[in-house]
Amino acid sequence: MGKGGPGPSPDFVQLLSPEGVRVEHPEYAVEFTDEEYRGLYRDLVTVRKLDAEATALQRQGELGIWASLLGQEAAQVGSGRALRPQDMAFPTYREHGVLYCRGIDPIMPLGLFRGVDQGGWDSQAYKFHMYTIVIGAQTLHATGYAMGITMDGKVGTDDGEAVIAYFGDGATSQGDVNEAFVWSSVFNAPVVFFCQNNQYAISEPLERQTRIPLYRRAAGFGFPGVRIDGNDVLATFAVTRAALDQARNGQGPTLIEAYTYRMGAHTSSDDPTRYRIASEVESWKAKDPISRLKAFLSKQQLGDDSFFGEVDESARKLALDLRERVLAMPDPQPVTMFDHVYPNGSPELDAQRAQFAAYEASFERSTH
Ligand SMILES: Cc1ncc(C[n+]2csc(CCOP(=O)(O)OP(=O)(O)O)c2C)c(N)n1
Ligand SMILES: [Mg+2]
Repeated sequence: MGKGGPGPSPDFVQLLSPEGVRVEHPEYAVEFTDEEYRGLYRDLVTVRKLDAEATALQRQGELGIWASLLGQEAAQVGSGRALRPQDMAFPTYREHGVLYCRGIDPIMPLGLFRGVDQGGWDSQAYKFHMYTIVIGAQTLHATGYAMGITMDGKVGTDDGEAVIAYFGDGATSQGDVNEAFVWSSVFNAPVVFFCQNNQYAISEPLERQTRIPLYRRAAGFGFPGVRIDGNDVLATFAVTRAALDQARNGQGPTLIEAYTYRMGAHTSSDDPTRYRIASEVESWKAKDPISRLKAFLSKQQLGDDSFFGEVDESARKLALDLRERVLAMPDPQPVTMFDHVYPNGSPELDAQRAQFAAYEASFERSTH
């Protein structure tokens, strides 16, 4: 945790201890099949490997910047797998693990981070909205979308729709997030607010955002808040699934605070050694989301060396494939910046495109 910030409270939901022991929780009794346990492990390892590859690509100058999710894999895979196909997700810029769980090719956001496209994908096809850099803005988009679902009559049944909005601990200080809480509460919108409290907003520790545990803020807005062990993929899955199902059944919003830790830098442009001490990082390594599930699988004889080796190998191949496709991304023609501004273009934009094309063409005749 951040120096002096509100620490883990005894009332956080945990279903898998850091030592890999399965813990029961009275409110969140959930069964997983052997295949589901192994599937979650595969997701965690794959997501971490792809993230490490992106970090390496940035360090080699192949991406302009990268926002790593290192340490937050369980929070993202657990919540991402808790979504039902009809649910809509609104991410920040760090939700690569949720994106993976939604079935989106991990190459898609890399065009944005490489600076060769605007990071577009069909958000309706994947039920995963655009990455949002403006801190907290997506919580308002999610709330509006969720209110729309209600107006469309798609709430109130087990197969209703729900929305999840991702944001960080720092974002909780933004007006947008607080406005989203108010609107979703008074309109009983089917939205789950999923806060990954990774203890820092760039260099600002949690103690600069709040004097109370973040999940307790929900009470003041009139809806439930729950804190989970964000490094526990099982607790994350169970609590997020329950909150989404309540929302789709017409019971309104929930705030989930996933208590976790950003093991790496804020982005590749940041140097965390300037503002945090190494022992803090070390203490969180002992709570690693992957090693606890691996310990559990081993002890339960749900996974052996050949299984773990095969998972590593298939993740390695995916990462290599990602690397090769990033390196093969073509540089865009400057004139394409006018594409995708409007779905069907506009006369003004067409005129600007023609003017720019003529400007570019003028260099072809130039001797300079
Ligand atoms: C409205 C706005 N203000 C400031 C920034 C600059 N900024 C980018 S990331 C960040 C910190 C966000 O911290 P947090 O919400 O905890 O998310 P994390 O990156 O830790 O996941 C800030 C201030 C921004 N992108 N948007
Ligand atoms: Mg943060």
